[in-house]
Amino acid sequence: MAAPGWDRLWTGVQLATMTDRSLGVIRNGAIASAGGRIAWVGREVDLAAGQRREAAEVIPCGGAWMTPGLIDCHTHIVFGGDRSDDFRRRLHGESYSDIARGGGGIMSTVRATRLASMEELTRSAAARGRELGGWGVTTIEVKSGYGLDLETELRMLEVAAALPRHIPADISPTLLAAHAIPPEYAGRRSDYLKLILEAILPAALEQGHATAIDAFCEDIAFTPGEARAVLEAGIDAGLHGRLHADQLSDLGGGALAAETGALSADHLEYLSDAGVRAMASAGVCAVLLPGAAYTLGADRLPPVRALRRAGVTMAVATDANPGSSPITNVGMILNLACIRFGLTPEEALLGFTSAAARVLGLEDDRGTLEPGKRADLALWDVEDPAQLCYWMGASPLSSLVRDGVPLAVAPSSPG
Ligand code: DI6
Ligand code: FE
Repeated sequence: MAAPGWDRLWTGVQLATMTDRSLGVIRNGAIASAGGRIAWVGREVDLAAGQRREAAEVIPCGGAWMTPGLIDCHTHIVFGGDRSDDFRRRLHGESYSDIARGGGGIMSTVRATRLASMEELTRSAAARGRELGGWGVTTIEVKSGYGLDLETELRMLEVAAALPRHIPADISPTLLAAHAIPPEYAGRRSDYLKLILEAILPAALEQGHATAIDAFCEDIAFTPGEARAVLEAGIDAGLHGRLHADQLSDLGGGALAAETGALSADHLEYLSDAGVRAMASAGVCAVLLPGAAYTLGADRLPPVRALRRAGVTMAVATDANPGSSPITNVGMILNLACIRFGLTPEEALLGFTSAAARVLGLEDDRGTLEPGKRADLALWDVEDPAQLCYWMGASPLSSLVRDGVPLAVAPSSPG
């Protein structure tokens, strides 16, 4: 057999390939990389002796489990300040919406983010990205939305796009200028919408970092009509569409995502049956964010059974943000997805791999262990993949591979 020219070959590994909407388990497997891509995946016994010899480096894994590097497809990890004051107020009885209407909530983070330097924003976001990396995350979607003015929205996207210089992860930046109406536009919401459409979006396109556009469709944020205008403009300009939909009330967000051709509708606690049907027929992914439902003590849960029955692809993400999901612990999110939302462990893990890749429009590039995909690999010290969802303790990540290159130490190794 001709020299395969493999850079690395991992042997003695239990593979969860995440193909065909299943864990796609290959026991006693092997996986090879070449030029940062997966070159071969299969059972070790099917590996020809010549192929093994030609690999530049062979890494025996002693029976460890391997998944694709995890993909966190919905985060807000770039922000200034913190929101422990909101946290305290909520525990003294105020609601998330009341705090937001009173100028706290998202707006307090906007004030802190506007004041923060590029370096401060980078340092704190990189620390959060490293925490995610400690859970095997190699791709992170990062939203703007705490600037709400031209300069700070662009600065957030700039910080997000530059994070790979500081952490071993790929970043998909998303423009979320339609996150809240900034205080200086109080009573002039149409002027802020105009600013987004005529200044912030064009400038973000010119800057070239954002790959998606998002809007928060909610009565404390943007109406369905406003969210539609923002999504349509972004999608027309070539960005992927995302929508914070039906989180706190049913405003028809799921159907709006379907009508605009968005890739995903996220949150969905109040998604209606009609919304499920619309998402299913348009092929819109659901992004489930159990950290936010948990933190806010949501009184409704997303209609997981209906989504499953309708065949809607379900991703799961941390929603890591200072207000409604101050969580970078992926194990906790996986556990909540199972225990609170009723996902199976298989669904939860697909939600952080192949489904998440679809949400980011990256399904041809990553999210499964298949030849041609990026060799972003996570090795886990577990007996069964379900342990990633089941045991709430330290991260069982044992090593992380990016672009076919093993990292010396896991980004935030628990030791
Ligand atoms: N929904 C969320 O969960 C985050 N943004 C949004 O639109 C919360 C943002 C925050 O409270 O800071
Ligand atoms: Fe969010």
